[in-house]
Amino acid sequence: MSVQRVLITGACGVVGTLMRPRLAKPGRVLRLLDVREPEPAADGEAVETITASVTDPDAMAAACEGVDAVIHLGGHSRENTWDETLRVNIHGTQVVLNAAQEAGVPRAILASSNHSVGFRRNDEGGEGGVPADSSPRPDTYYGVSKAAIEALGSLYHSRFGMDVIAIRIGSCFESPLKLGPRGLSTWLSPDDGARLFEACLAAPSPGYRLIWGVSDNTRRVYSLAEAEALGYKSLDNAETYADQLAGQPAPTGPAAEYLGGPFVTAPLGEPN
Ligand code: 15L
Repeated sequence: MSVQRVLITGACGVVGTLMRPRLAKPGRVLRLLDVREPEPAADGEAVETITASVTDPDAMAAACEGVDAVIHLGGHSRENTWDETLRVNIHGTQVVLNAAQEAGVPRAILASSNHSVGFRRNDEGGEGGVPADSSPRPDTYYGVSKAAIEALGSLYHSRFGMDVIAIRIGSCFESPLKLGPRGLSTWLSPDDGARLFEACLAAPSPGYRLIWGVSDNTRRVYSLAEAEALGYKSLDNAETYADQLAGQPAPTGPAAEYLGGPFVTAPLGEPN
């Protein structure tokens, strides 16, 4: 049986850490890359580790050798200065996609975010939820960087035929509790996250896709149709945590009206 090698950038971040044990499976090697040194392989764990930045073209060229798919999670995961956002999130993604293309990697899965469309209204999608391919309406420099990586993914697909799936992730954390009431709508459970990445890895010839990364939450306002068309089936629902959040005040003002929640009023360019 040939081994599938999956490169994960940003492997030590929140999502990468949650995915490491969940994406491990027989016949697969996870190549974990991060600016922080990844934990070495545990006994029996089929893992390779690389300590490097996604902005380093030589390191990325080496990291992409012999790889079947890249899951690109690397980058700042919140608002930061424009220079940092440009350098790490936008330029870094170009470096990753360029290295992947030159190494002949056929598929890239990109971690985009709800903040690429943070200034879309929660109710604009109606019954089915906000479509996954809504045009960008970023809420921050961070959101602009996520819109840019979606565009870079589209470019690498159209120019080189690479399969590229950009996932507009809601909020992927162990539980929605730290997120407050908004998390009951935006949560992507770690197990659903793994199911979603597996669907993205397995879908035959997806081309370029934009999909939402969210669990099938009762209060969900994002469409799941596009991810389901790729083979994703959510089994979790943040509503199971609703009782524990019952006392907390619901968001008000713009944070309640727009997809980006608190990001829509966060000071622009200020790291948080
Ligand atoms: C994101 O894109 C962030 O990476 C994450 O930290 C959360 O803040 C999430 O959005 C969210 O909107 O809850």
